[in-house]
Amino acid sequence: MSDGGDGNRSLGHTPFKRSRSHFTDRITADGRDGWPVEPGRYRLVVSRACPWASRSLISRRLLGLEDALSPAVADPIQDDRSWRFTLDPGGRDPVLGIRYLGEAYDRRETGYPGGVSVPAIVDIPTGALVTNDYQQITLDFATEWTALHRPGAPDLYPQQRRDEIDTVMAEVYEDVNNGVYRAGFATGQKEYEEACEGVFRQLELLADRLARQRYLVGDTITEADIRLFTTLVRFDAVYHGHFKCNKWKLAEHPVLWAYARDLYQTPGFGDTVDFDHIKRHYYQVHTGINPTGIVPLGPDLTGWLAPHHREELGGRPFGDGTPPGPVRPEEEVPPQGRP
Ligand SMILES: N[C@@H](CCC(=O)N[C@@H](CS)C(=O)NCC(=O)O)C(=O)O
Repeated sequence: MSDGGDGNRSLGHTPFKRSRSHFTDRITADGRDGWPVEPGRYRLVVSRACPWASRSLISRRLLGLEDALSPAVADPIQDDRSWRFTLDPGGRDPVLGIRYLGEAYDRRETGYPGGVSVPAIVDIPTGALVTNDYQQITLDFATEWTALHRPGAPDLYPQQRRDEIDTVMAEVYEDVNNGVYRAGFATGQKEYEEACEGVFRQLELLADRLARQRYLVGDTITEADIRLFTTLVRFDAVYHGHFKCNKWKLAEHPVLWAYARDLYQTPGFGDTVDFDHIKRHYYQVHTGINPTGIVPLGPDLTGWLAPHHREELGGRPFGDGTPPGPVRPEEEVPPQGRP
């Protein structure tokens, strides 16, 4: 397995460092990088275990890009060639015809030495990777794929709020999204403690904000909420135990737990989450920190469906838009992945 993202790490005193995304071409309305937005042209390769890939699944649902961009869901357990399509008949992605995501990377750049990571967008006609730039992919869905949005799609990155959204997302990224990984993969006590303290310090700051308002920025769901949600939804299932971020559980924090439940119950969020994939990926793949590969039975997931009462704070989840429709039957998360 590659060390490109959050792959297994041997124990040595090297601080965890996330490698940058290597393929940063953008798919845009004007096609300036050679990749124009086009319905049916690209395949979005994800793992439902991966928080960075999960952003793109949520954004695709909220914006109604399901017809325009089909998903390939990788097996949550990588092997030494990384992400693979073993969930599909014959172990091949039915659209791209490949067994490993790495084959699309090879078609883009022969002998590419970096890691194979999700999310990845692949050009279907050539089978070549276009981008694995997880920070940009969802921003482009919101701002470049607009011609293909569904009627009633929300504005997830509103122009007049971008500065504030960017500021909040930078804090969420550094201390929370990536902070849990720095804590989890730390190989020194000090490194772990600093990362873990940073996670909880930032979560408390975010909770102060969320005690007063339903969403992170403004009164509607934005990209910032998607990015915080993908870490919160994994918190008690994997980050609390496996990554040792255990000062408290999400379910013990009244504000953040209600906020996370509110989003989970919003169409487009919870219906993309597969707790089975999440737990098996983290506990079985990171053998450096969980050598037995045992996957814990808990936590009890039923609380995700409990009333959250966040509507009392006001807010308009989709602004002037509407919620997305039901999940396509072929994209439904199997019962073992749901509360
Ligand atoms: N593309 C980014 C972020 C995406 C990322 O880290 N994805 C993880 C899964 S959550 C991944 O695919 N890691 C490669 C691996 O585990 O082999 C990176 O390279 O750091």
